[in-house]
Amino acid sequence: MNVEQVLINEYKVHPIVAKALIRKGIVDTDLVKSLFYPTIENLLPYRAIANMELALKEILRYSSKEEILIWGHDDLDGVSSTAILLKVLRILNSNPIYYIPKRGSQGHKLTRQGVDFAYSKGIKLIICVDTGLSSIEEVEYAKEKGISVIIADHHEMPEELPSAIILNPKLGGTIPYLSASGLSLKIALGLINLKFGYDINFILENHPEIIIYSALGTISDRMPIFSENKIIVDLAKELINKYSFPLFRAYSLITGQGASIESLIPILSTINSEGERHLIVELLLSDDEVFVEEQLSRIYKYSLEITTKLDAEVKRIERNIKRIKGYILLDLRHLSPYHIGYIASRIKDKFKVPVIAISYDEEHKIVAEIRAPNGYNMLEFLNALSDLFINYGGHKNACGFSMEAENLTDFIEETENYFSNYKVNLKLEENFDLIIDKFDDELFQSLDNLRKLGVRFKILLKGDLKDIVSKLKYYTILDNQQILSIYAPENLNYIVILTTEDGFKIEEIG
Ligand SMILES: [Mn+2]
Repeated sequence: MNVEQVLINEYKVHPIVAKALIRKGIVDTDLVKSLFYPTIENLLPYRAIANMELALKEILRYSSKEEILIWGHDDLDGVSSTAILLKVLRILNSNPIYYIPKRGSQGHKLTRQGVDFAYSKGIKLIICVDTGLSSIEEVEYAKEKGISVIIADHHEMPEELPSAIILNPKLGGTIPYLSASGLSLKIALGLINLKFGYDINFILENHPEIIIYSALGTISDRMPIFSENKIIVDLAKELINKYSFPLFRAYSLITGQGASIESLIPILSTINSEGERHLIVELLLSDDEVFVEEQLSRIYKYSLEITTKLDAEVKRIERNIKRIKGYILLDLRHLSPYHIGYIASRIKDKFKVPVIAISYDEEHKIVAEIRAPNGYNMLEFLNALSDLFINYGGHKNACGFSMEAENLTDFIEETENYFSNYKVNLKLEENFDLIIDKFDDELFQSLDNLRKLGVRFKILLKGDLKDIVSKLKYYTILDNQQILSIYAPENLNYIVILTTEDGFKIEEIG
């Protein structure tokens, strides 16, 4: 039986929903199992990931000496991934070094300076984590210097790839939405298994923090929490209650509130700025409770100040936006490039169009963060304008680029051109996971079951809305604006619902 048949026959998934699940990456029977039974034994084996065994062999080859550099991405997923790889290599008695470059024009890459730095330290293997897929020349340069490179990244695969060993969940063998820190957990499991013959229970009993770091990256990178991601996140939540980790303990002491991964993320994110990236790695890895508490206390105060400042900025921007032409370009050159992603994201949520926020890095180059609602593929936009950029990359609805300041005028002009023609490209279907115009009783039941397993569908309902609305009554409906009671369904053309943790959420009507 193929996956679709298994979903329909064995798991009683509605046929339309089965197709949508496959589009969401549930492409083999192991993933079906991890979706419906999200428990630790259903985590897919690390070996299933393409190139994994090759990568593990290469890491083990250099792990006995001080020959490994971990090169991380500068967001919390990259930081968590770096912590995982450091931790597991230390368990293997290796002593790797690490480096996380500052955000800026070099954002999504391994750099030549990085390679030079590695060479000067006698490094033989660089592991790029959550970054590196676009570093073609830099990987060549590393090879010339006799340095081997592994790229463990979960960003979209560019057409042209560096000639390195590439690990990417999008190549299969795991859910495509694994974060870099989820991928790093698999690397850790592989190393522990090959070196000592142990399985995940060894990590659970002796180094549970590795699971916590993995969940931290998964949540902060906003990965969908179903299947393997749900296994990791649920497990981490269990472990937080069971053990006292210094960072969580410090949070409770400082704030007087219970600590969770979600409560730590905004604090850690705001200080993930100039010079502080490495500190977060150290805080994650530290056993020194006094050090962790002192630092977190300082960071907490600082993050409250920054959040207040940025929230005021968001309000100011909201007031000043009068007219939207399909996208919003925000000039945030008065702010640090570290803070513009947060603002772009807030403005995107409010106006529901792509938001491009620009700032300067220290070298006075333009750095931009883009956030877009589901259905937009902003990587296509970046590809179309790529001649203007020094560097670009990311995900379809969260990406960024860097550019020489002199290109700004051209960028503004070309962006305007692009979006005035964009309607043609934005396909209605791409905006939704499911478009339903025919309807039967099992459909909502199927969606309701999956929503409880963490699957988030954005659904466009058309057809006999009166009938649909009457059937929806049997389920938990979240209708904050009371749309359904204000408008009679027979006067509507469509309803957009989102399956959430708490119920079916009415998003929009028309
Ligand atoms: Mn990431």
